[in-house]
Amino acid sequence: MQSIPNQNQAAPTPPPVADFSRQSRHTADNIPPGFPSVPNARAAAWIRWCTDMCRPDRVVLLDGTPRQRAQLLEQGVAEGVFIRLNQSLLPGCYLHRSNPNDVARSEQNTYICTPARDMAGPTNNWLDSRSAYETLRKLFDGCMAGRTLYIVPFVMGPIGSPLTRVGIQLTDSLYAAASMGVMTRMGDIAWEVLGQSDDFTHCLHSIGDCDPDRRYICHFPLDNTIWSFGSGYGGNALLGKKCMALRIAGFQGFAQGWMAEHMLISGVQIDHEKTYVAAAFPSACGKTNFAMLIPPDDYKRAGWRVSTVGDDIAWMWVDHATGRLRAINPEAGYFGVLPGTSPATNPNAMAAMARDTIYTNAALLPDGDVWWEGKTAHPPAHCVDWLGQPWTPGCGRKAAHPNSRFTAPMRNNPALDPAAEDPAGVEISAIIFGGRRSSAVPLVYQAFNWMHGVYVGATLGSETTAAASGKIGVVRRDPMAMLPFIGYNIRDYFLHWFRMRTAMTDCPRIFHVNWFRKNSGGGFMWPGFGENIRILEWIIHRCRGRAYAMETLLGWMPRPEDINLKGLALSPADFAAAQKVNVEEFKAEILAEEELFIKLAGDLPKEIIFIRELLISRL
Ligand code: SAT
Ligand code: MN
Repeated sequence: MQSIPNQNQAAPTPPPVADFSRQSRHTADNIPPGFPSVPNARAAAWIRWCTDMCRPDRVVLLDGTPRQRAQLLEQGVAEGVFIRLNQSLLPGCYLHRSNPNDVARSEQNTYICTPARDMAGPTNNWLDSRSAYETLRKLFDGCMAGRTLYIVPFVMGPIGSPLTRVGIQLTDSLYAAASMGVMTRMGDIAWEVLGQSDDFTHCLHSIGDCDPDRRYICHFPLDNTIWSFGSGYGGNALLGKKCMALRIAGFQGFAQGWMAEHMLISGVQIDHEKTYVAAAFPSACGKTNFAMLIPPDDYKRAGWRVSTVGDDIAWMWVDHATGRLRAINPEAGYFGVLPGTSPATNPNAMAAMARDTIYTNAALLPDGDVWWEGKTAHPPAHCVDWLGQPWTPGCGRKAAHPNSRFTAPMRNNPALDPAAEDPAGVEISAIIFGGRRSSAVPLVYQAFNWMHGVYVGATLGSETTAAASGKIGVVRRDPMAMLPFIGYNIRDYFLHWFRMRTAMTDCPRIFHVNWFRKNSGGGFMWPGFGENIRILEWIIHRCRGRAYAMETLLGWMPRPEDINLKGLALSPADFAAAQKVNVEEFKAEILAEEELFIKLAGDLPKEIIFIRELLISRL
């Protein structure tokens, strides 16, 4: 481990703001001897610049070796950042308790910073980039005094893929640094991939004083830069994830003709045939469970397997040789929700977090194991809750925070798809949008074509659950499940989706699913979980031209006889009920979609208006 005191405590005043818009222009002429040396001159200069501003006591370069990782985790235990869990039950696993005010992404503090507001559009918080730098420089100035700055070089994407990109995160959070080691391909490999290029995402992070009033997650897409201050939480602090792999990458994809989407990627194997699908679901719709779906026994016996390429983010491009869409998962780990995860609901996730995992805001059991609501059928007699307080089942509080998380390496997933590391990615046959809708929206339908599919994604809605704050059961529009992650103007984002069509000769089929429709008695009309493979079966057969569908108002739909219902306590009539489209309900739905379109005001792409007109005329 390279670790030296920062010899330059009396740092020179950072250059004026006007010089700062492109950090990589700074030269590396005043680097003190002994400062961790990095092989890329542009990165070295930028790191030096940030160090002068933040003034940490020590600077440590992460190399990605298991040995250094073990040292850092032990150091974290000594500093109280981590609690070492029972190593015979959970080898390599640690528990972290966050500041109680810092347990989720803070969308109200998340900004797209550009010279003009129009670049950020109506759905993002916007700051003028120059004044954002100015505000944040005051916060970063000297903020790491007494602390260690970790240099975290990382790669997003399998090594050698055309879309693979390098980022360098500077952070004073050991938790963020250690988590980045799980979520990305972190360490020396990043310097190899980067070479002497200046094409890396400049990620500067400080947990600051973790004050929600001084919390900023700022993206500067024109500078390939992220500055995040005041939060240690996943999406705010692990800057490779939502900040770089969705907001910054999305902007780059728009400019360069590829896509960064909030989608899982999974492979479905039948005999020797493998089909890959990408799927976008707003939160609390079972996305991770779907990415790790285990088919019921009769499907397994018939040779069906579902494997995971990714559980959260897909980067997709058109392969010019075939004219088809290919995808990689830029991440190397899972940052999954704990509550509700159990051997019954998601055995693959349980296996993934059995070793080398960082647990955040879970409860601690007396034997050094962890617990959360829904892990076991019965709660423990007592434990220590996520706040560090004694907890018993009757105490009226949750033992684990509702957004408690596991950070686990994807290689631990028993159902990891072999292509997860393939730089060539996987060919995407279907794109699936899904929402949680207790009424009106059928179980499954296929869009008429790509353009209509974009409309289906753009109008995606889902009901709020107890997991989020605010009213429960309200439909929120969440286009492509990307609303908080589109790093530029949503008008251009939609246009980009339409435009991608012209680059493909054979495009993925687009579907919409709703596992959550309820009957008049309040019961779910579809069993969900592993049984969703039956819907996936129809989807895959549709993509391969092997399944029947009838034309309806909404799109193409299976008849009851097109879905395998064998072994389910569900009659063909029950299935038909789950598929029923009620014209009156759909008129109301179309009106509700306006909520989003009003935000776009005069800027709605004409394609959306035309498709909407067609839909209305069918109704
Ligand atoms: O923190 S993440 O954005 O990665 C996960 C979430 O809050 O949705
Ligand atoms: Mn996500």
